[in-house]
Amino acid sequence: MDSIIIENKGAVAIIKLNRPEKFNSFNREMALNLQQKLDDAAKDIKVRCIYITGVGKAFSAGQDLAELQGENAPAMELILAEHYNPVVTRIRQIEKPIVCAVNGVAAGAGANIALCADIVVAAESASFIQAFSKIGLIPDSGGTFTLPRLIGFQKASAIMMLGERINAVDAEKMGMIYKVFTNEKFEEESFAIANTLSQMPTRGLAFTKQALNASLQNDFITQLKKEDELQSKAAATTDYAEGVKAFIEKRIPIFKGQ
Ligand code: LHQ
Repeated sequence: MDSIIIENKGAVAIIKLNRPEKFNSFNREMALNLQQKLDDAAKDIKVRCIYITGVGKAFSAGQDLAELQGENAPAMELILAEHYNPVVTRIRQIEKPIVCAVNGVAAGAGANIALCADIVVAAESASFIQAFSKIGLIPDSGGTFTLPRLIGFQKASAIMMLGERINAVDAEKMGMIYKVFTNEKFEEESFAIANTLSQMPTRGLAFTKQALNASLQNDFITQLKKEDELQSKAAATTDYAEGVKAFIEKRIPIFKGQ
């Protein structure tokens, strides 16, 4: 059984975390496998959106804590550098939109991997736990960068220190995630977002992602320059020409991701 399943549906690569009996917690193999599958989807020119979800009840319970106990436990100092940092770096840098569809509990690194996607949605039964404090660790996988920017410093600080379970409805209310869907409609509605993105101007979306990434560090004037640079690139795409032409001709545009 592959710990990470990947399949293409239309122009969407569906990536599924697949260790359901372990709540999709990450061991070394699974973390490296996810990096490989993200690379495969990034390289595949037929793929114009990546959709990440979990198999079974959980999205991911973060690090497989049992793995840390055994004789073959990965060295603590390599876990972030080799397992989680390369995953979240890829999610922010891949030049395609990434939707994270949180189907169940997302804890520890599992929560922070989800929260760094471009669009994060959840089923109403899902929840988010910054579980690290409960075992004496600090939030990782970019959590200390991402969460205060999503929900503000105070709420992030409290949630990270207390390690409380935040349900999907509250997560939506506080801006941690984009939307919550009923359990019945979750798969359909969350995939519809990915499908829509996969038909949109892919390069324009990639430039948007680059601009948003840059905005996290830039001052206003530097960011205006960044927008200028990226807007010129967007305006040079075939999809931009098609978008304007279709508008003038009063028809639906057909974007090719170029
Ligand atoms: C698990 C896990 C799990 C193994 C559930 N491991 N089996 C970075 C730096 C270096 C080192 C450490 O890690 C990190 C990054 C991190 O992610 S640290 C944070 C690690 N994660 C956690 O501390 C979360 C631990 N899990 C939980 O708190 C609960 O299991 C949650 C809240 C996720 C779910 O609770 P319940 O719905 O009550 O389910 P459960 O506790 O009964 O778990 C179901 C099964 O999944 C169970 O197995 P079993 O064989 O007894 O049915 C658990 O042992 C297993 N599982 N999380 N992280």
